[in-house]
Amino acid sequence: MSRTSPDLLLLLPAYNEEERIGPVLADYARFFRSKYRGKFQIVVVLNGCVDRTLEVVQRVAAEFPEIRALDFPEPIGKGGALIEGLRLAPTTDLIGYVDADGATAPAAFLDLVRQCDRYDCVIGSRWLPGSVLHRSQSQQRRVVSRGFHAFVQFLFRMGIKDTQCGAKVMRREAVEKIHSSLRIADVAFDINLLYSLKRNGFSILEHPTEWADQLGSKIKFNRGSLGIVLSVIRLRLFYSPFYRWLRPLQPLEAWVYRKLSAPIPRPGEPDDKP
Ligand SMILES: Nc1nc2c(ncn2[C@@H]2O[C@H](COP(=O)(O)OP(=O)(O)O)[C@@H](O)[C@H]2O)c(=O)[nH]1
Ligand SMILES: [Mg+2]
Repeated sequence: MSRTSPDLLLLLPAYNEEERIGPVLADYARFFRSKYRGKFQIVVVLNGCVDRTLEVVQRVAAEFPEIRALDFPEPIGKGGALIEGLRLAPTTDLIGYVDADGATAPAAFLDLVRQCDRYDCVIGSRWLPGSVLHRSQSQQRRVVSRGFHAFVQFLFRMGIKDTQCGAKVMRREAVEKIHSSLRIADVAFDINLLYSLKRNGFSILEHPTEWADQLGSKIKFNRGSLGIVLSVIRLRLFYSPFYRWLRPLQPLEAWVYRKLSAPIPRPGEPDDKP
């Protein structure tokens, strides 16, 4: 890459990651120091951690000043953490995110970054020919994941094979334009993001990636998972002509999310302007 590589800011959403995040942060910092010619920063976005993730991040940050943490005590969810992190878009040229467990190696993330000279958003895909899965998800996860994909494709027709891969990178301008339409706080956040980008005419490249699924997932299949399905349906309804009739049900919706112990979407509508 040339000396003039764009500034890059990488977000890592983290929930109780004391066991996994330390080596991942150090690997990313070392790799990008030696391989990337532009300014590189990492921001870990924590929320509601009940372990020592923050301490671990601070310890690694003492050695690598390009790393810092944002900590939100409220249960804002992975999506909520990313919405907060993406507010930093105006401070950089490219902004992206990866999972804190190292499922995407630094070289695989850089591979996505390199495609950003031609696209507004580049997303890693585990389901395109050419992708390399060192350890794939469990059989149960893959079945659920394909069912979820079919459901999302049926509702949104985006033609994206892997909306849920945790590695994505975008140009600052695209994030600035759509940030106010990001509302979904759970892992359906990615659909909110991709659909908003598409609606606003931004180009998205789905690029085969290298992925090593890690043990110790923080995303459990329980009552809270119903919140993810609810978020997808909710997002679809917002963009439908029926939405104005459903608006009075909003207070009920917050109650349902609370009952499911799922992170509540941000108030407002996806197309709200700032
Ligand atoms: N900030 C924040 N991060 C979360 C939350 N839930 C999951 N994450 C992070 O989201 C990423 C993906 O989670 P992971 O457990 O690897 O999920 P999986 O491998 O897809 O099952 C990891 O970096 C998690 O720490 C949350 O509620 N808040
Ligand atoms: Mg994982």
